[in-house]
Amino acid sequence: MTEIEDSAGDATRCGLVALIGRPNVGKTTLMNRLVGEKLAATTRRPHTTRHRILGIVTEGQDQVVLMDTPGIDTERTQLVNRVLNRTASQALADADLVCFIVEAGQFGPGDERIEENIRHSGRPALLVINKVDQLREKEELLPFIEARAASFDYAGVVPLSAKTGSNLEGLIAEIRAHLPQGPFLYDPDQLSDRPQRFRAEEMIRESMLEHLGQEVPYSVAVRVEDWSDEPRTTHIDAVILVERDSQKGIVIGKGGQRLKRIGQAARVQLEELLERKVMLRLTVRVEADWTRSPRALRELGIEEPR
Ligand SMILES: Nc1nc2c(ncn2[C@@H]2O[C@H](COP(=O)(O)OP(=O)(O)OP(=O)(O)O)[C@@H](O)[C@H]2O)c(=O)[nH]1
Ligand SMILES: [Mg+2]
Repeated sequence: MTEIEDSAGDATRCGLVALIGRPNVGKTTLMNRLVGEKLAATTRRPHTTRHRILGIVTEGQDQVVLMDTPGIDTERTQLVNRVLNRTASQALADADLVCFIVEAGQFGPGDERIEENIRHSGRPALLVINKVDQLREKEELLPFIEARAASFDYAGVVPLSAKTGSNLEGLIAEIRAHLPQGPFLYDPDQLSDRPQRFRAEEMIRESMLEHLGQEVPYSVAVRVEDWSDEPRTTHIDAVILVERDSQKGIVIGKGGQRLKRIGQAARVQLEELLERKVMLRLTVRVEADWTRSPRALRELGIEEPR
């Protein structure tokens, strides 16, 4: 048998790639870009992501299973923070390869602690320097890369912009070069492990966070309670959960104006996702202290990893 025939059976490569980094560095924007569809919410606020979300990129014989994670925040100690940090740590432990995402020109104590965790995990890691579009002086990049490479033995360093899409192909090439051999974990047509319902909740949550002021993002959650596909329209009933009456008032706004705008913006996105007409009904409900209740966190899918 020739060598090619010998290896034909295990010609595919597939790996779990954890996207790890501080809140707000652009992990989810990057995953959405790499997959080519909006799988999860991205906002200007830190702590947008609350779950481990898989984004699947299959090209030829290679399957990259990206694991988006909540931003690691070692400063705060609330239950919800601890759960989010653990979700990220678990992804790190499961990963074949880590993409450590940082912002160009910025490397603070929060990043250092994450780098330490990655070192501890023993996983190979790529340093992904995001938001290079924000750098005023492109010459700043080289000393930044040199300083980082001196402190950790990265398997590769990739500067890019998840927002403009520049050098995404450079990252994919680096990831593919580090994939272990093995069978595909997911159907090549599949883009995520999450159902449409989850993506709908994310779109509504994103719209809401974008329309709110500086209220604590943790204190809002979205749950789709009813979904029916009629011949020409999809009807979606969703509930926005808040912790206090005062927050309910803020979400609804004067004369219901804010809730209306949240719903309109979300509906436009949902129609794009589902490629059909959507009727969205939003209600706001107070569920006291859900961010401090393990049961409520679990119900919303924010589970403590085992
Ligand atoms: N200028 C610029 N902004 C970016 C880039 N990538 C992401 N952003 C913005 O950074 C903000 C945070 O992006 P997210 O993708 O939500 O960040 P995240 O790391 O997933 O944040 P958490 O889920 O909170 O941990 C958003 O406003 C994005 O539009 C980039 O390459 N350039
Ligand atoms: Mg995110």
